[in-house]
Amino acid sequence: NKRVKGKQVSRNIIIGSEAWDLPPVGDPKRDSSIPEQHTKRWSIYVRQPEGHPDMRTWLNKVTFKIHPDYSPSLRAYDNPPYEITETGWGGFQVDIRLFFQSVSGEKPQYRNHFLQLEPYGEDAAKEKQKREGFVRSEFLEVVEFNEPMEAFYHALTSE
Ligand code: SLL
Repeated sequence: NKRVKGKQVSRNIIIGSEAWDLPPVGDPKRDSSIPEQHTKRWSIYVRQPEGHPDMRTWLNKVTFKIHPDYSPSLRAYDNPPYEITETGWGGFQVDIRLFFQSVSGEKPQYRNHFLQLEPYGEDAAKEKQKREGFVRSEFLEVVEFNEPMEAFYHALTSE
């Protein structure tokens, strides 16, 4: 149970959200079980960048704490896709917790993501989002392990 002195290992992840306009109330394409005040379908997710090794080597669980309007508001995922899809009308801050494989001895790390439902950015970008009825907001995050435990270091470096 020794740490590897002087070593740091980092991994990239993408934290993002996507939102689509729902067909208006009365439109036959709208699922009638969706509450009337809901205007968007959205997803929030943690993903590995394309072509990266399997995150499960180091990631054990992802939890999302969403707005208390939703029940349950704490959602946990042990395996990919680490992703929630819901419908609603308003954006909010989402607390994300990353739990690492137990061999790592690492404490969970927190991240935050604002669930952006409305078009944003420069005029041209906004117009495109409006036209398509689709908004995406993604961030590349770095997860750093400083002086990782030996067994964890080996697992990471032999991916
Ligand atoms: C806030 N931005 O942070 C505001 C409101 C709440 C969003 C966000 C309702 C979902 C449902 C919904 O979209 N809530 O009907 O369960 O306080």
